[in-house]
Amino acid sequence: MKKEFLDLGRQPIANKFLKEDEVSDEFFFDLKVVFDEDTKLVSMKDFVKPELMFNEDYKYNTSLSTPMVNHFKETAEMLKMKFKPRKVLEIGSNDGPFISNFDKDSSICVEPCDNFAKVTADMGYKTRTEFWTTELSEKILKQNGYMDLIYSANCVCHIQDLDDAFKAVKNLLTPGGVFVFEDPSLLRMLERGSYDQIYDEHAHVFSVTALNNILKRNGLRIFSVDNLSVHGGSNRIYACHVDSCTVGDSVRENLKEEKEFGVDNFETYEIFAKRVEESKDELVRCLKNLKDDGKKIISIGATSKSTTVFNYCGIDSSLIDCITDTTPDKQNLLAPGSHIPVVDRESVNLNDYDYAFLGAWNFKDVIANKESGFVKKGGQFITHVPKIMMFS
Ligand code: DWN
Repeated sequence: MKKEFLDLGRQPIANKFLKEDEVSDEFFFDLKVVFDEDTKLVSMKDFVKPELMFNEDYKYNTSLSTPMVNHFKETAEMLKMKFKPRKVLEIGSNDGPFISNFDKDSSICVEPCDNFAKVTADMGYKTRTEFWTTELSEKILKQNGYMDLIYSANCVCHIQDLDDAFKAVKNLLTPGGVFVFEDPSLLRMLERGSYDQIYDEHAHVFSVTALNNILKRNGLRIFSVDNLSVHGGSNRIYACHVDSCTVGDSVRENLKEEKEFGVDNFETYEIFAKRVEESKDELVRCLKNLKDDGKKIISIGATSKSTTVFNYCGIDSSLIDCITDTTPDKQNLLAPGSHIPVVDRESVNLNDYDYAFLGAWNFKDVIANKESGFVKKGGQFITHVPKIMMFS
């Protein structure tokens, strides 16, 4: 049985940045969050049609983030050393920062966003511009045979029908092969109060506990877990066919830690929902007080996460003048729902502002280092994770 615990209000498509003339037709949906008592999975109550989010207009370009490019290079090297895969498939390959570390002749990309699928195809990788389904896995099996490594980063949590996705993996994975995927961690979200991990694309936020249950019923077994710092705290899950590996200590430790925190208990989510409401009240109060004192506020990073925060809290350009973002495709457009202008970082002088809200709080250290001049001139950052704070 699924029980609702959080209502994040009316939300737009988190990565649909708008031109002025698109504002009147903007699509909104109700973002409610549920806990499944049986599997312990946390998901959106009503999913958004995938085609509305993942299409040729998708704006999140992984290769523009140097820390993430380095992360994927290191991950690829580690997986090559550990598992020596001959044939590799990536689900949700974006513009290729992971797969580009593997041989073109023995790798396959699956990417439904045409703009990014074109990038890896142009690089010479076999690319299927499709969503990941059992139907697709059967087609690939016929044409290319079994895969030794199936990898996915920040994509499995986007897939609404997990049973179908995991069956597809089981179909295509060599008997001794590995399925490795990483996504934001539910435990870190609960600990840090980072409710902005929830938006249209994130159909689910995963605990190891829930994944263990759902993978198991689809014939797969988790044998190892890495806790990662990327994207505000993620888990990298290693899984295999149910009879071809043994469960390692890291799995038991993660399950124990999650149990102790109460991820399997609905009450934990009721407490989290209260914290989210308090965070909203406090953030709005803080920004309004600063504005009343005549202060100027900017935001850094037009993230999917900040779409959730701004729309849930009702923050618009009366409180935050503009958002800087390094992604050219987001610049000179309006942020989803809040319609705050998104600008190139180079086009603004940060010293014209008193406060900078961290839409990309997951890159707090990178941004604080880059913007040390702002702090020297007396500027302060504002973040809502793990609580509303100002710091310099
Ligand atoms: O799963 C997903 C993750 C991986 O990425 C997707 N559903 C969508 C996306 O989520 P996000 O938009 O919350 O991701 P990031 O990585 O937190 O986005 C950072 C944004 O901030 C980018 O647009 C780049 C920008 N940025 C910036 O303007 N200045 C980033 C840094 C580090 C900076 O200094």
